[in-house]
Amino acid sequence: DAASDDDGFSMQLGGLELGRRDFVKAGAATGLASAAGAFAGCQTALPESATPSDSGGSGSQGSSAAHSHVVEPGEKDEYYGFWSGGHSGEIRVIGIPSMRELARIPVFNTEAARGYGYDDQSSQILEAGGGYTWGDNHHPNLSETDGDYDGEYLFVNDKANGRIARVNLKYFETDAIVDVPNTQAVHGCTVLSPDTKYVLGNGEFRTPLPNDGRDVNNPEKYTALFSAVDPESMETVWQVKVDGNLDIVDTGKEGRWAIASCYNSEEATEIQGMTHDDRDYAKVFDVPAIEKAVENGDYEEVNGVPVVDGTRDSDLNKGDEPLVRYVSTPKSPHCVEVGPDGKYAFIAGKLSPTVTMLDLDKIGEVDDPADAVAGRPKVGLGPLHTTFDGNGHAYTSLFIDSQVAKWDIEKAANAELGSSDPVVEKLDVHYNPGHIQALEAMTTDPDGEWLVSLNKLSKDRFLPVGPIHPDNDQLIHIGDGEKEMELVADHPAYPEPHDCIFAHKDKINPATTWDKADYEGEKPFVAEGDSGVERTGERSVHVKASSKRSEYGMFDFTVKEGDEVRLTMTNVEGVRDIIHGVAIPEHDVNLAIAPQDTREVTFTADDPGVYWIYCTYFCSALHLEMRSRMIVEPRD
Ligand code: K7E
Ligand code: RUQ
Ligand code: CUA
Repeated sequence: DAASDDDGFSMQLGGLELGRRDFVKAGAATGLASAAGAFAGCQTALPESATPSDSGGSGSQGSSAAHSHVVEPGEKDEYYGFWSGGHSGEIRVIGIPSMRELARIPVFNTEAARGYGYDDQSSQILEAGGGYTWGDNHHPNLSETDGDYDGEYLFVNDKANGRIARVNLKYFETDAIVDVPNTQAVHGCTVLSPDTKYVLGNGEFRTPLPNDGRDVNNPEKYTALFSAVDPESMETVWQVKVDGNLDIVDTGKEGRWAIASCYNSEEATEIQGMTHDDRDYAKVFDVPAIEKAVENGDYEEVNGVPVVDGTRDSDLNKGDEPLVRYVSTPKSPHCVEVGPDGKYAFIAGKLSPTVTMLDLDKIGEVDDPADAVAGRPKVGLGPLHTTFDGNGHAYTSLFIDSQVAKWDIEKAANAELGSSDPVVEKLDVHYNPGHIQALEAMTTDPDGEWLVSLNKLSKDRFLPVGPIHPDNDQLIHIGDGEKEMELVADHPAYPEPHDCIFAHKDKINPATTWDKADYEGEKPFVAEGDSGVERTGERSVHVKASSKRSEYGMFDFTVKEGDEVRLTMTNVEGVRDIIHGVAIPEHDVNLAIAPQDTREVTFTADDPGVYWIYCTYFCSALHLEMRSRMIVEPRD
């Protein structure tokens, strides 16, 4: 790629050829922003579909792309992107189209900058979620009302420990984690469209049920579970036992069907067995039928959860309304994505070069679910995930070919199975794309314009940083789908995102300071003047303090050796941006408190002495002086 090579970089500017170094110099002299802006007019004309933020130049990115993703200083992105962080356990918030990282939301991990896992409340969330110190999140989902993002919550799975977490999008903060019973490796995870009735999780690893040491050497007694979690209470409300395993899941748009892939229909415990047969299947769950079975008491309760039997031989699958329909597919399907109009589920995976289109209008009508297969275009090697532009195209990542294949959905439905005629275009991307995602592709009305390909290997694309490399998320311009795809930017991503989801900025409304009504009754608001120490027991004290620029409510406080100290701190600032921190050396105490918020931490003052408390956020010119002393007196 010439654009990544200094010598090969050049750009036409009104007949003048500028090298990258000249450009950078010119930028420094005139202010980079205006210099970059000046390029815009000299570029290939922007298409009408370009967003206002397209108007920047592309010079500083070293890209020769006609479509710039540069967002000028002072300008904002058009979309929020929510990236899963893989086994870092966090969610990352990235602006589109700039690809700038805006925030990290710790979910299954502890994170010091936000004090997550340090204050009592977040520690309790992690504790109630099983007490693990990490998670492996793959699939972020936004809550929906009427099939569109309502900006309330984000839900994400933890494959490692079989959990689902909820992030409150008013505060961009994790507020609940459920450790789904009876299940290992919650992998696929989605909300039930259109109104988020459930968060659905696929248990990928088969285990004995209950998993209590019996039947460990009898894989026939193993089972995988499909779980439904209530989005408000975050409790697991029912589970369905199935044949084979469960990988990825998506739902139709009408609240009835959930479609999951299965790559180990052999139910083997080692790879030779898992790859023995020629075919696997997708499973189509009929949610109302499952609810009816639960209502009728047709379940067995395991660890407090009703588990209904959705295996093929189950009586519940014999009637007109089977709980689970098993649809034969080529070997090892992985992705399941439902298109914007809800008509087809797109199922593909790794070993077959095809995508299976399942007609969701037909699946409830036909006797043999195989008759609901509406198309099977041949798109290339290693199809992994599919996304949509809302203009009749599907885009499938090709893990082995390292390409994005764009193809025509209706053409595929009318072509012979296995035809490659529906393929419109292929674009080379960097090594081994997994998920790809276009703007608002999971809603009923995708926005097109940009697509991100999440490539697993960055190879030679960035400065080497030791043997563990970043991934490479590539930004691709797709416009309204009528023009050619164009690779616009590389973006290194810390290991290891799998998936992302985009919402227009108008659909997300974060608070800029805390609303204390949101925690009233749960913890106090310590106003200035309310600071003080109260002895609550022979060996416990409650310390309450306010904080503002540039002092804590108390310059010092005294406790006794061995006291359990509950420290409650409020940030009484009324303006945004002024965060105060609380660090107490040698006590592992670290709070980050946003304006109008209160945080609490409980710890033991073990050793007599003086401990300087300081503020960790640079909050004013007197930030370094923002200090207090904890004095721990000897007990006798
Ligand atoms: Cu394909 Cu977990 Cu969505 Cu990774 S999964 S890529
Ligand atoms: S000091 S501005 Cu440690 Cu350089 Cu913070
Ligand atoms: Cu408060 Cu620094």
